[in-house]
Amino acid sequence: MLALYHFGPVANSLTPLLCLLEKGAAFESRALDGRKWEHHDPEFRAINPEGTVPVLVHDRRVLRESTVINEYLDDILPDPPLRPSDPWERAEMRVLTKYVDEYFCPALTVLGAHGATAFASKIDKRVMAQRLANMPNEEVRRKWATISDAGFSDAELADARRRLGNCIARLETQLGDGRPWLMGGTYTLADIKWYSMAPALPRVMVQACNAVAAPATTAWLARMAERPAVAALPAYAPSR
Ligand SMILES: N[C@@H](CCC(=O)N[C@@H](CS)C(=O)NCC(=O)O)C(=O)O
Repeated sequence: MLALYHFGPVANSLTPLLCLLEKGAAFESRALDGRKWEHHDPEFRAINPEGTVPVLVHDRRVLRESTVINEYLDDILPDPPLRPSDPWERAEMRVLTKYVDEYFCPALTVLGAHGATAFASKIDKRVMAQRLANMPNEEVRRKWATISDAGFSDAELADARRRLGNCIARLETQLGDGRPWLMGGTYTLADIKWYSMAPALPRVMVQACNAVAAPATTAWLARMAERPAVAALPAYAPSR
């Protein structure tokens, strides 16, 4: 039995959700509402002491890290394959997913978290101090400490935008020869990983990510949105 704990079809949670849907897999969707701190509930912390999502549970075995989860899913659910069979192409695909994990996601997290400053700053200071003390993941704790206080500085926001500009340039280069998908003619885990972050770009990088400034990215986003698995994603939002 497969169960996925997630925050809904956004960011790192979107990565395995979309993979499972592309595979047509049977799985239990366990959506947690981050704004209700459901990922801090003892039942979830017993599964993942880090208090982060996504988490895949396969017959009681627990797996973290969205990119690794997708490679595991592609191993246990090989049809349709979502990685190239050629070793060099497979390695190139992993270079692309690594870039999202190490560069794109941290930059987008700054802007995404900054957008939650109003929510975080309204939380009672003593309650927040307890929440922070109860966050084992240092990066997550630093993020919440920042947005429940003054928020990110203008310099930090500008630097995140600079890095997102590089992500758009990377997409334009990768798709620049007119290929439909990031690895060429075949849709892969690279498209899934980039799509977990990229839908935010036209909104947060208005001048740099539009049909004129980034035509290949815009066309790829539209192609992604047409996929039945992507169209099915909204049903997996946590119920509020
Ligand atoms: N590298 C991990 C990142 C996991 C992670 O930090 N997830 C975020 C959501 S995208 C989270 O759980 N944050 C908890 C919080 O903000 O309190 C992955 O790709 O799965």
